[in-house]
This record gives sequence, structure tokens and C-alpha cells, in this order.
Amino acid sequence: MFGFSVAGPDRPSIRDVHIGSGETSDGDMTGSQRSRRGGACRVSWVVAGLLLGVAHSAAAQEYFAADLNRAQVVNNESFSTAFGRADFVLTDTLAGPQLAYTLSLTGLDLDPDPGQRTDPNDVVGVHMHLHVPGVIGPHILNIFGNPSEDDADLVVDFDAETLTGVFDLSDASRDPDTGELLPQAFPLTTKVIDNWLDELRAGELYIAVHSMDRAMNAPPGVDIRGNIFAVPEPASACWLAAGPVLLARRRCRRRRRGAERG
Ligand SMILES: [Ca+2]
Ligand SMILES: [Ca+2]
Repeated sequence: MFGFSVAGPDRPSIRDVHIGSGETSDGDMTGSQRSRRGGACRVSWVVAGLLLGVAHSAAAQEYFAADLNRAQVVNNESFSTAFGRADFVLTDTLAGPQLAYTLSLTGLDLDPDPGQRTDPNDVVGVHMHLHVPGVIGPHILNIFGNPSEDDADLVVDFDAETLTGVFDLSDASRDPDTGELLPQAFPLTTKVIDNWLDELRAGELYIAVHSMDRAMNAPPGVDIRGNIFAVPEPASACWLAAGPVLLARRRCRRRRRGAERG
């Protein structure tokens, strides 16, 4: 998803730009040579900055996350000890926005056979909802179980209790007879993602996981839920992009110190 090479056949590497001929040691440098090398360091900073900028513009993505627990369930109706974590990456593609997600559950069981979802901790539904204060908001994306699994990209790891998928325009519920998109006001259908990006960015969407225990004892059965918030770009991606800049900075410092000693 991220990453770039610092050198290629058609452009100089950071090393090429700021080392120059590389045949003169720091101790032997004249004033003009030191000056040239200082200028080369500045050039390397510019190149590194450009590379970093390219990396970030190529990765024009937004990140979101949700921690799921019973405390966020409306009216705190759940006494579940289960919890979960969801991470999202929103990418603006030529085909429209795509929201990739992964959801990991602990203390709940994902079963491939709907007929076997009878134990208290069996998951009977996972959805993205619109937050409406004090009540259970309408569905935005039906992910797993009831009432449907609208994300065609859904992949469930039934051993690890994780779900991954991609929410995009193709998932929106349509009238089976006409093929027309269903009205966005319907409470239980999957919506047009483009219409809900403002709510996503404003922290007004959440993930709800319904269990058999809650469905039996406290319909509509929300076991755990988590509000989705924007989060910074993951540290791993930042460091990957910043690596060449930090490397160039360290080399320049080392060279400057060597020149001062000389
Ligand atoms: Ca089970
Ligand atoms: Ca999809």
C-alpha cells in the first residue's frame, strides 16, 4: 500500500545526489569542497522531501478505528465481557470511495452455519450504523448475519474471529425488480457510501455486533458496539515514508561533524 524506492534507473538516489564524487575524505576537503558538500546536503533534503511528498500524495488515504465494548451499547443493556477492534482505511479511487475494514472479536464466536448460531456468544449480526443519540440508528452497511451480508468482499476467518471487507458503491441495496437504488431512509438496508462520508469523518458512524444471548434476552440484541473515529496514519506507514528523509538527515549531520573536525 505504501512505499517507494529511493533510486531507479531514471533518477538519482539520495546517496548519488549528496555524496557527489565520493573520492575526497572530509579531513582533506578544502573550503569550497565543504561548501559544495553542504549544498549537496541541502539538495538531498529537497529530494528526500519530494520523495516524502510523492509517497504521501500517492497514499491519499484516511484512517479510522473503533474499539467495541458493552459500555457503548445504547442504554447499557449489555453485560457482555466481549470486546472488539475495527480498523478502516478510506481510499478515494477512480471508481469512488472504498472503505476497507477489518474487525477482530474476542469473547464472541463467528459460525459459518446460520443454523448453528444458537450458543449465547454466537454472533448473529454485524453492521455499521448511523449514530442517533439514545436509540439504535439505521444500518449503513450490513456486514454479517441478519438481515443480509451485503459486502461481496466479506471474508470471515471463523477460527480467528475476524472479518475483513471493502465497502463501496457496489454494495448499496437495490430493488431486485428494477435494479434501482433503494431509498436511503430504509432502516435495515446497505446505503450508498458516498452519502455517508461526512458522517464517517464526523465520528457519527459505529459498528454493532449482535449476539444470540442479547437477541434472546434484549432485542434487538446488541452485544458490543464501538464508535468509529478518525485516527492518524498508522505509525508504520509514517516511518516507512519518513525513512529516506531521516537517513539523509543522519548522513548530512555525520558529514558536517566530520568537516568541522577537519
Ligand atoms: Ca458457537
Ligand atoms: Ca464490497
